[in-house]
Amino acid sequence: MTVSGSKPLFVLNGPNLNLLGQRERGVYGSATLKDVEAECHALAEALAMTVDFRQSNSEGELVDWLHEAGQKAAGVAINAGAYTHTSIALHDAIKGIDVPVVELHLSNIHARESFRHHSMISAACIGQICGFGTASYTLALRALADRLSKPLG
Ligand code: CA2
Repeated sequence: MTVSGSKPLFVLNGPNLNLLGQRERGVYGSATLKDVEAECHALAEALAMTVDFRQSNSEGELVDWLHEAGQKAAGVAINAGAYTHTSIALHDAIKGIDVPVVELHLSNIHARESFRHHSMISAACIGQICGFGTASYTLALRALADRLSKPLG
């Protein structure tokens, strides 16, 4: 499956994901965010796409990047971290752009503490992928590529 077109896929990462691989390895695994970025670039190349991979601890910066994605990206995969469970601003930013957005999580948020069960952004996204560790990122990119190659009528 390949998808042509010059716009990149944005992969956006929220708060504390810069610590990946350094703490809480039992929950999130030992891969670093740099490792995840490399996996995303490798898959994107195989799909004839490009990835713009970013991380921020700031909710406002993530909102700004979603707005930027609306102009510059073909689609977005987002691990919003803990803002997933709190941020109406991210929900509204996703609703405000016209490109497909996939929500992703390393862990299965539905099998964890009850405060992680609800996502504020799910309803604005085309779908959610969670629980597959770093493969959640490549699965999210595959889901975006699939959607972009055969848009819904
Ligand atoms: O499972 C996921 O990907 C999460 O989005 C990760 C968030 C968490 O708040 C969500 O409920 C589920 C936490 C990201 C913080 O990652 C860390 C990694 C290493 C050490 C400390 C935090």
